[in-house]
Amino acid sequence: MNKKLFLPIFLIPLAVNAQNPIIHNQFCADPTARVFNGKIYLYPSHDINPPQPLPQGVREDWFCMEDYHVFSSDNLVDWTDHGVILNQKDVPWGNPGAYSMWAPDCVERNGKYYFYYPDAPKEGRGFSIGVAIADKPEGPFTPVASNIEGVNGIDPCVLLASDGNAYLFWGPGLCAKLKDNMTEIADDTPTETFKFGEREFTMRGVNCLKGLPNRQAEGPFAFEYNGNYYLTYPYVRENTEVLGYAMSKNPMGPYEYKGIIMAEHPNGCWTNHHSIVNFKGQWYIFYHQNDYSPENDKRRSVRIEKLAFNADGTIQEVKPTLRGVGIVNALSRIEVDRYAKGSGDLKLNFMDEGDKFLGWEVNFPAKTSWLSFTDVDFSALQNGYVTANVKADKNTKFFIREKSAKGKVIAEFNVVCVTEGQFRRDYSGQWLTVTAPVKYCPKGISDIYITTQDGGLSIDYVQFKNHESYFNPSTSASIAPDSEGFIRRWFILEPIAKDIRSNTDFTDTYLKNAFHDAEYRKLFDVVPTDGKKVKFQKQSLTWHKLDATRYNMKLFRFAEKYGTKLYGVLFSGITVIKCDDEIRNVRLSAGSNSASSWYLNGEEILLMQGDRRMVKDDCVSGLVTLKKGINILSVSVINGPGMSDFCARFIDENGNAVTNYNIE
Ligand code: FUB
Repeated sequence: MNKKLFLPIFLIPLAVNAQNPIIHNQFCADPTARVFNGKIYLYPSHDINPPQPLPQGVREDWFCMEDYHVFSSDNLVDWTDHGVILNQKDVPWGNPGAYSMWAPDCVERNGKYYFYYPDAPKEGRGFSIGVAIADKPEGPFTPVASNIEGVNGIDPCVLLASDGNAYLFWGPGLCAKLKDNMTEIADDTPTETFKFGEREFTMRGVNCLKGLPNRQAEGPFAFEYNGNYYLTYPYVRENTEVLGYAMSKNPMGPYEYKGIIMAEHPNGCWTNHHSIVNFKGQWYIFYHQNDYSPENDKRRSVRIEKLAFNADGTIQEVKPTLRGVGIVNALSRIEVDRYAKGSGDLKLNFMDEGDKFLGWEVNFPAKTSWLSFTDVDFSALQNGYVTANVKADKNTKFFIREKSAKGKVIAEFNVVCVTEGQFRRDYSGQWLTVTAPVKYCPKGISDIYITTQDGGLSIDYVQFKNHESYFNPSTSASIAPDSEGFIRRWFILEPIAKDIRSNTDFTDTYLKNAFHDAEYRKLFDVVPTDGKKVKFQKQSLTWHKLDATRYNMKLFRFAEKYGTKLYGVLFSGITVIKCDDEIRNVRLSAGSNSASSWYLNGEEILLMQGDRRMVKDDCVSGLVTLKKGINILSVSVINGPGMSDFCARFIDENGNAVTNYNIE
């Protein structure tokens, strides 16, 4: 009976990306990657820790797999988990408690998606292979009632050959043509006796590994490229698996052994299992290692590397990396513990031994320690800073540089974990989030290097961020005040440097001298244009026409962007108010940090003295009239050590915001 599966479909975008391993919320192994509709789909098997108490026949130290998830990505960096597509309980012919859902595959034929998977049958021993069918790569999949008749083994792979046929390969290393229905092997499939290593089997199928190294072979993955058929497969060369391959001019062989694609895992992980796929013109190998489970190599994780062919069609050996593939957006977390290259003394530790899926930190023991991280995309970073999660033994510095360990400094971090003085604090050995301004922003995609000044530093991740945009260049013809009546469009002049010792300097006399100075007032004689340059006391300054993104104009941020000085500055602003009719009996209601002076049509209407914080409606002017036509409102704000800003609106006699005018 064919049963349509209505399994819950979860769309779970995975937060941390790209680097090896690629899936960070669960174990998964035996990755088959396929390209469907321009996207890459990943069909791995799903290792789990066995339920407790252990079900009958399940071993703590063996593979334990009850279901399959499918994942997709359009950039190999961000992966979406589409949830469970098949559970052992839903396999009509399978043993629902066997936890034996080993390596699968999925191919598309005539608009249908055929998912091939091994499972332990209800009756008898060993493995059989089943098929589930869907209309979409992510399912829902409907399992076919019976397993594929005559096929005993594991790790199915289907080759859609250019001769028009589909061929089923399975482990240890057998092959048979599939019928057009994709669920049965051809009637003329022979029955043969096979010797794989020391083991002998009598089974249906053609032995594709005849004469090839085949000790404990499994996981065949076959594909076609440039007129050659490739049979790639894991086998044991010495003590653990390598990935080897053979080539042929025919899908079912005979195949000629060509060599190793990937050597034994250096950490001793016994299995490897892979697939090879071309995505957007680049070849990739998907494989597994037990990154998140160093103590148990039956809980594995999927990795990706680039793969290349030689001119004669042979495959270049691939070295596993931590970095993996994909371009990482500078605005996402850059997990630098997944570095591309580094000094030999770097140490990797889990962030939390109790929850290894939280990933790693990288420790720089010495001042000569360094690492590189390739392919960071800076194009979305405009006006930024960078944050890092770090732990240090002592106060230290570290640097993010471009392209080499001596390259241009992108950012310099000062990690202060011990503060001295009356309020001494000691954060050494604790995780701290530190930030640094971006001194230099690389163009487009570049490699970063991290170097340290003293060593004794661990980094979890670094992440670039854009400063919030507080204002944008004015582009529209005219705007109204905002719904609360605040005036958001201003010409702001680059700040005039002032020698201010502290804001207690702001006596009435000091302010009058600063604000009413005749030469200074000349700056307001003419309404500027955007970009207009003026001279004031030997300083060359530019007017900028801006629309604030909030009710207040952030002068400090303006100075960060355009000024040479952030503190000890005099800011000047002009806005042009156009009224269709005269508006009488209104008051200017303003706030500023710090002291300010406000002129309407050439007359001072408000002086806000002293050291002030900006609050809405901090002070109001006397009653004024906005005349029909153009009115010029100007402001001067002076500040010593503070974060300068101001806000202004007109209110009527009842205190309501006046909004019936335009700002040019
Ligand atoms: O995942 C279980 C088995 O381990 C696979 O079927 C083999 O290829 C090996 O990776």
